[in-house]
Amino acid sequence: MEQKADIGLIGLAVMGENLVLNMESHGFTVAVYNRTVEKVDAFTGGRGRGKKIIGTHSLQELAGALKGPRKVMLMVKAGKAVDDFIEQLIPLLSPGDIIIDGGNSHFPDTIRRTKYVESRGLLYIGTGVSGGEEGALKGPSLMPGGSPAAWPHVKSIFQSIAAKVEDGTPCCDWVGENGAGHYVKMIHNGIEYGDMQLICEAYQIMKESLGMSASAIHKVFKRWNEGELNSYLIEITRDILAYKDTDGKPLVDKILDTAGQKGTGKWTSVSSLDLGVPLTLISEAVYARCLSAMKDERMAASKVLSGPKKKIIKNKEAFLRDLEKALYASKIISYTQGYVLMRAAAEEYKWSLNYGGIALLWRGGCIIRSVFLGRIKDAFDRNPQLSNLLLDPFFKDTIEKSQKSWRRVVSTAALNGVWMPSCSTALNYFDGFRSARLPANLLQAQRDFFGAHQYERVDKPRGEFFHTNWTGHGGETASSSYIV
Ligand code: NBP
Repeated sequence: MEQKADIGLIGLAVMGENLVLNMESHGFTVAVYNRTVEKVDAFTGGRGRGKKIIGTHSLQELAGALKGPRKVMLMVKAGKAVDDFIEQLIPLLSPGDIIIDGGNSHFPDTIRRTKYVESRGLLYIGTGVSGGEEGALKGPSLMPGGSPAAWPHVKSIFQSIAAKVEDGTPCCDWVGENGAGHYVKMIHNGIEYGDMQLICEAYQIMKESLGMSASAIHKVFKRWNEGELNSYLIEITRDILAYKDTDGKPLVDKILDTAGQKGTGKWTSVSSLDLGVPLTLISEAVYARCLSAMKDERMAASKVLSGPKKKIIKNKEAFLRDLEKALYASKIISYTQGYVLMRAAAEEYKWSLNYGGIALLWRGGCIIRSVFLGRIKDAFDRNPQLSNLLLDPFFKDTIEKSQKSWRRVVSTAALNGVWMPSCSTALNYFDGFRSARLPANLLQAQRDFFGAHQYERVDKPRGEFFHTNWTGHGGETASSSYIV
């Protein structure tokens, strides 16, 4: 009898091909298919040659090549391609078979698709996959969610191919129902935006206010990578800064300063606005990319608008120590905000998320992998109900120890006209969050003044609302529908 495959994979682009090779190297037989069918033969005759990989040339052939319950994983462009494949697969599969979407799908799509696929008697998984090309081949971080009944059938494949942390724990576990896996992947990507922006701000102030060259900054990142900031993104930044172009000069200095984006950072910010959770650092990082893309406008403005005279800071080593602490404190704020958002989403979408477990999923394989995530896991081990990371003793203590340095860095940047949006918004969040009283009393008065929106009083119980006739001719009627 012809050998049947353990899993089928559709989409032989960079991620799909590498995931197939990863699965095969862990002992699984994989059947593959691609819309442009020639790519199937190119793959099975090329990188996949001599391996337990079955090339198929139609979806019927793919469905026929799989062991039951059949598992078909899509690694195609997010959006319509996923819906199209689901439509084509449904009539070819049987009850209990599983469709898996491993692309960067937007979580509301995954919520919708889970419901739809389940209504057709099948099971659905939407899984985040992080780690890029290398991760896909050697061990990605996987964040699966969807139909809980599907998990036992894919668990051994997913956990075998995932990255492992030092003690062998796989960076893959069940996240939750319907869109939970893709939501957590979206938060991962948002955090990635924040981490990258913070690193760029540190680089910028080293250049602008310390007058450092790329190779001098490389040495700083090298040192930082040996301490608490140790992470994949600091490591690649260190290597990027050392990389020389063909003329021997740093390549980084020749790259145009306009950043691209594919939308997952924006989705994270939009979700924070929808749920009313401050996600200021990641949102600043998204806007930072937008501002960077306004290259022509910035070039023109730079000729008209002036800032403070450039000053080189004298005590370089002391400032670098401050900067390291400021970066770490800001990173704490970024993850704090991301975790508060996940908690709000879990409540809204009825997911039961394991927050420490999520830190562990990101501990290896993915772009934001770092020593720091171990600290987050420890915090949730200490208190699984932790509502805000800043209230954990380790993070509270670290922020306290970093605070003076952080304030010196943000004020130095402001005084020297150096752009540090994420680092400064992080400090503002900290100062806002630790304030028992914010000026929203005045804001409520303004809203009541012009729109009769009412206010609560400090000397009355919560939930009792008052309206004042501020001008004497505004009337006593409160608004119930006008929303500002
Ligand atoms: P791409 O996102 O470039 O997608 C290429 C695949 O999608 C090919 O198999 C292509 O078929 C297929 N495809 C396209 Br494009 N349009 C299609 C359509 N209308 N109908 C059917 N198939 C279609 O590949 P990738 O970079 O490997 O990423 C795959 C997924 O993984 C994406 O969702 C991506 O966001 C996600 N992801 C990527 C990375 C990364 O580092 N690249 C990391 C993590 C997640 P064809 O060969 O016939 O054109």
